[in-house]
Amino acid sequence: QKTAPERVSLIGAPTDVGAGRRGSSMGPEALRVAGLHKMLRGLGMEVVDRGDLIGPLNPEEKPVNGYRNLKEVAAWNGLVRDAMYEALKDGDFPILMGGDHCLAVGSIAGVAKHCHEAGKSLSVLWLDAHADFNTPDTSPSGNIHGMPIACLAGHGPKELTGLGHAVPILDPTNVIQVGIRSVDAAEKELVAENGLTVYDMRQIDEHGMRRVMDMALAKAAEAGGHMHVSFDVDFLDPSIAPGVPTTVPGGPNYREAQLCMEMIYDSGLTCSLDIMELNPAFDRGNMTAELAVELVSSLFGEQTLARTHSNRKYSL
Ligand code: EXY
Ligand code: MN
Ligand code: MN
Ligand code: MN
Repeated sequence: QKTAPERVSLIGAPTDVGAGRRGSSMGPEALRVAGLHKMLRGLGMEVVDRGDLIGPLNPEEKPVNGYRNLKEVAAWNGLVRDAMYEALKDGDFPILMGGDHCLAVGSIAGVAKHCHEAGKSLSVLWLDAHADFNTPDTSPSGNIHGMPIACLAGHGPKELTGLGHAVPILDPTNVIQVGIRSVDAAEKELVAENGLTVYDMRQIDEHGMRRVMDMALAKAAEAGGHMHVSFDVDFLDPSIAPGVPTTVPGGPNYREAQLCMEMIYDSGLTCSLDIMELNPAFDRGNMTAELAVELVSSLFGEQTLARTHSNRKYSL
């Protein structure tokens, strides 16, 4: 059963303004070099590379009022929002090639605007080592790539919380996180208070990826007709994915990550995707970009053996 979209749009956002260590600005080109476009075409999709957005340079400021580079982060997010929205309006499946994860605010703001106009509800599947729910009061760093879900949920500077069609941009109870293993002490309380669904590594250890993804996708199906996947490459264990600025040991291995992606495909729910935090300055060769492309191929239906029947179990 084919659930892949007909046409995919690639959008590059080459910036690291939300991070504390530089280099994710090289992420989009690393994904191109790793053959993202060719992989998608090989699976039978039409692919349009819309090129890279052009935004402000990284001023490498110290945090001001708890935020590093806020002005530049807001400018990039506005560009990303408009690009994601335009691609969806053209009927495409947009893939945002980051860029650091602060850009998920704009990405999801664009998707949410599209869903609002189309009368569809939205769920977000957040694959990450981190909860990304800090505010200036809880952030140890002032780096906005640790804050995007909080901003989407309405907790953050108006420059970011106000980027969408409404405040909050996203209902945090429609966010499902998988792979989490690094949450700051005060951030934990915010995550609990805001009602996110979080599958941390302990749950993957205890139940296995299969059961966790069954639960995560059932929740996503219940929450929305449009599922957005935000794939932070630091979700993966650093032994297979060193090319990120904030590695955390104890992540999903190759097989767990591949099953996760295959099950996302089987669900048939995904309508938009971010590939974030890839940082070639920390990579060995281009191995992390190549792995990301391989895993994304599973998300779009690549499989070892053709299946004779659909494995989709999640419906609205
Ligand atoms: N929680 C830490 C902070 O807020 O500084 C680390 C955040 C890293 C965020 C990466 C993108 O997922
Ligand atoms: Mn992240
Ligand atoms: Mn992360
Ligand atoms: Mn849609």
